[in-house]
Amino acid sequence: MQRTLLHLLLGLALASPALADTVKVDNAWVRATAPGQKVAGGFMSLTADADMTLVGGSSPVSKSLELHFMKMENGIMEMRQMKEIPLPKGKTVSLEPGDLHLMFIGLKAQIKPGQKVPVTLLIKAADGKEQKLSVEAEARKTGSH
Ligand SMILES: [Cu+2]
Repeated sequence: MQRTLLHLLLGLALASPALADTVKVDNAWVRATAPGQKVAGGFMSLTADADMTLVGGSSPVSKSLELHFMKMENGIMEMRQMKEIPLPKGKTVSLEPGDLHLMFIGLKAQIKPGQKVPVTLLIKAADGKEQKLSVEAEARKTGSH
């Protein structure tokens, strides 16, 4: 009986997720918008403690949230959508203006400075398991785009 119970407990321990690998998020912010503006950029630093991939996200403030990349092409800054952003173990990946960023598409309302914008990131582990990561990004007003 005791042995069976021990096996049962061991089984449960193995079945429950091990201390989940996670991603540390620093300095999350969103660019405050002008009235009527339909898109906004989101920025943050991501440091994964195992090889993982950012595969998407969502936010209640916009219809969709895309992963974007700015690229200089023939002297013109172009924005490209990315399917995923690799987060190599221990390396800090910076989403920042003029580079990789999150793009809130179809804003439902103006984003005002100081407003807290909830963001849910979808992170895929090396084994294919996906986890959601809740982040709160503060809206900031910045001079230039
Ligand atoms: Cu963009």
